[in-house]
Amino acid sequence: MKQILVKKNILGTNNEIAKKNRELLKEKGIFTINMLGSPGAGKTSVLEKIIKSLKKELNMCVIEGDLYTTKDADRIESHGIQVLQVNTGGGCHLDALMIEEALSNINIEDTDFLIIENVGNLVCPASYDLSEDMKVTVLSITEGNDKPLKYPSMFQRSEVLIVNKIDLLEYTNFSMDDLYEDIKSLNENIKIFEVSCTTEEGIKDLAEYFKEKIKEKGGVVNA
Ligand SMILES: Nc1nc2c(ncn2[C@@H]2O[C@H](COP(=O)(O)OP(=O)(O)O)[C@@H](O)[C@H]2O)c(=O)[nH]1
Ligand SMILES: [Mg+2]
Repeated sequence: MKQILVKKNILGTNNEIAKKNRELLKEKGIFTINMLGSPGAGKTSVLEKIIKSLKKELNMCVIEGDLYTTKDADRIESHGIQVLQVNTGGGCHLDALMIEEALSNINIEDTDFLIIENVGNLVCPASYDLSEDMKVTVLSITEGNDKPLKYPSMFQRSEVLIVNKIDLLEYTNFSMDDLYEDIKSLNENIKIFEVSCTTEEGIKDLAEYFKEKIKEKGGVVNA
């Protein structure tokens, strides 16, 4: 079978801007994660659980990437933390320029933990550096076992994998053993958290993990 590969060199500029943003975030001691995953994987739900666990102890801010709506930002706003919506107007990912603009519109002096929820998509967002300290991918078990090997780059570039909706395990044919085998073949250093936003299983461990990372970056945690 014939196949062609098309690649455009549009990442150069992105990396330049991302470098500048990263210096600013470092200077301000802001720990930043870029949350990735399919539409419906549970990115916003996990984020809401993390906010509930940590908002009393530290200052959090969320940048919500979406095509057109403010639905996710509205959900985050109800938790009473700083949130900024970035609409891509149909674009399938956020880029460093959008983050630069977002940073000039939020109170970074008062932020210890910045979470960027990227546009739901397993392909495009993986290629764009958003100045994050780590990429965090959310995969829900209802997406099926084949996804990591079909869309490897996001899993290869992430430091953390959140396996969500484990409350539904018994209703699906999903195999945790197969998942671990596939993920480790792509990225042997990735840290895996199994969670459920329904039962809250695994959420505490995940929140503690981020808290440690925030402290390492110099963020203030009022334990
Ligand atoms: N059963 C179950 N449903 C979940 C869980 N996490 C999220 N959901 C549901 O999955 C759907 C998509 O969640 P959402 O957070 O909007 O996903 P996003 O598109 O990745 O941000 C919503 O209906 C959530 O209520 C979970 O752990 N278990
Ligand atoms: Mg969402």
